[in-house]
Amino acid sequence: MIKKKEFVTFETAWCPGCGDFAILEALKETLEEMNKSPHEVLVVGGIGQAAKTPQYINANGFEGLHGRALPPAAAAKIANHKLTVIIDTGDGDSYGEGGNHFIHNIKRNVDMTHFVHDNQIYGLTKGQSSPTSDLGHVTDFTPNGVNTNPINPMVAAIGLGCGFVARAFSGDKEHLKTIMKAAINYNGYALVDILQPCVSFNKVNTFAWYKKRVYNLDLDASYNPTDKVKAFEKALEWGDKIPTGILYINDGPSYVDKVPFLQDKPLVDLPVEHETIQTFLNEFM
Ligand SMILES: Cc1ncc(C[n+]2csc(CCOP(=O)(O)OP(=O)(O)O)c2C)c(N)n1
Ligand code: SF4
Ligand SMILES: [Mg+2]
Repeated sequence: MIKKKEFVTFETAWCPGCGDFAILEALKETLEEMNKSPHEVLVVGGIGQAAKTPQYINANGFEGLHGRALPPAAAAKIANHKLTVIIDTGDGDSYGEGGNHFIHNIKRNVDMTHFVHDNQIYGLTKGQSSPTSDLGHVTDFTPNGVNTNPINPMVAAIGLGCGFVARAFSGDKEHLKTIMKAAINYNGYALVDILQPCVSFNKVNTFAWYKKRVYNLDLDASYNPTDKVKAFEKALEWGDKIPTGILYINDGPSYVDKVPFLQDKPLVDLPVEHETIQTFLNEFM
């Protein structure tokens, strides 16, 4: 059994009370309980408070540019599909600056897990509205309230054909860990939108605000997450009641499964033919 201390606790630059702490803790415990070793795991972020996660965990890490966490994560997985690839990054990074990558990544379906720390705000840059900020949310950037419709990442992901779509809350660690395990075990791109308070810059969607609204869909035995129409209904639910749990799941081949020459072994383990490389290099000489 791997001990959580293998994934180590580093000093962070997060504000006391930030939901990011609970997500990081849940991630370390999840990896421990799944018997992963640090060298088997790659954690990727873009830019933002959430995107600092790779710096705070003892595993392989990569920081992309703002909005650019998914491309290097996908490339790493294709190069070495034995790696457990996890993306930890923010709502702005994932759905705003990285919106285009979000769409095409779902289409590509590389086997990796995307934990979006969704605080409905740009935390790092001090509280501008984000793609998931609700209508009317007053920030320094939107003094008259947000007047553009929020993106609903759950509806978007299901509509785009994502095979694993879930929502969690940083205030319920055990449920979050259950979802994290299912997402990491899923063969394909798994999206988990994790609601988390930003205590410094989001005074609307506080811990109490989320706590009052979230309910655990996984406890409802009659809910069938393979039913896409029902999943859309649940994904559209936002306001007084917010469902958490696996909203939608659908198994299918991931990107690597469809590339014949990757079936034997990962790309990194394939022999490099120096003569072939030289032929290419000669073209530039
Ligand atoms: C191309 C580019 N645009 C803008 C920025 C400034 N910037 C850095 S982080 C960030 C927002 C981060 O918000 P989010 O992804 O929600 O993460 P959080 O800090 O809330 O965890 C912005 C706008 C940048 N670094 N690069
Ligand atoms: S600004 Fe918000 S998101 Fe960033 S560390 Fe502080 S509480 Fe967390
Ligand atoms: Mg954010």
